[in-house]
Amino acid sequence: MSKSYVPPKVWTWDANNGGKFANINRPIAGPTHDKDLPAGKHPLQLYSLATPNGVKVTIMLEELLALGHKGAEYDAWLINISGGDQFGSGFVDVNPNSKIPALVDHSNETPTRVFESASIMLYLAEKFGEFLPKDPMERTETMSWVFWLTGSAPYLGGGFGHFYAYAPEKFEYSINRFSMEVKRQMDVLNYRLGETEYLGGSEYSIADMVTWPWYGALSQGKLYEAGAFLDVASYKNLQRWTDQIAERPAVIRGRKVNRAFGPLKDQLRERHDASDFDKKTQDKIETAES
Ligand SMILES: N[C@@H](CCC(=O)N[C@@H](CS)C(=O)NCC(=O)O)C(=O)O
Repeated sequence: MSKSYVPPKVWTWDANNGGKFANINRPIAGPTHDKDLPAGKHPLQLYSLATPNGVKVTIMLEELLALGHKGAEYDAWLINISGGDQFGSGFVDVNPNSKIPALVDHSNETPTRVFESASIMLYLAEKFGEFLPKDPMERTETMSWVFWLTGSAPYLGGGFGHFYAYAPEKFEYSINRFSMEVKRQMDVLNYRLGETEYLGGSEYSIADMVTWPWYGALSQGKLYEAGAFLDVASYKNLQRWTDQIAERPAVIRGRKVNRAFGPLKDQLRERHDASDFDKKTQDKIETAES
């Protein structure tokens, strides 16, 4: 794109457009290769990666386990999206949209596939009766925030993050447009969190769990190295909520699952047992191998 760009009559795919994820982005659906998905011993099989969308679900599963729900035990398998694992036939059978996270619940008579992170969160909240208020008014408010996040985060990731961090050139118009929108969104959260402790109201819920991996990470300066650029420190209520949730043990564990980047001690690339957090983080695996 440049000032002189004139769109052709019919768009065609330029596979080498130079963007960071140009090698995996494509305008067609369906599998590129045959590959079955692995399955472990637990009722829930998660196929994911510790991006913000993936972390929503591992936080939820760790929170459910912390409450004593044994049925929430899970195997978490790493899907390497840069290597194209999301286009394997087994993954596409579970998520026709070829994006992490994807879940299969084997505890039902017929294994149940669940895709789209918000759908997975709602599925788990209803299955275990947790983190979604029972009162109809509070439930509605909570779900409004879950849908708010689902509609808003693509402006942060696909809009701001893409043009600020991943595009082959810095385009002022695009960065301005999405910075304005992301700052507006942070202000929306900041207002809300000035009224109530959590997004849905007084209870910690799936609304917080879906939002924190995006806007919490952004306000900690951990997304796109944009903390100073977006002046995230000025959103005081958002900062308060971010810090409060960051301290939860289940959140600390959930962030580590399916992580294949960052400090080795925070990477639990696959999780099959609660003890894996003590024994199988990447620092321990690499020390044992050397
Ligand atoms: N709306 C989806 C978005 C999921 C999504 O965008 N996943 C990204 C990683 S954060 C992905 O798998 N990208 C791989 C690709 O686009 O090929 C959800 O909430 O589950």
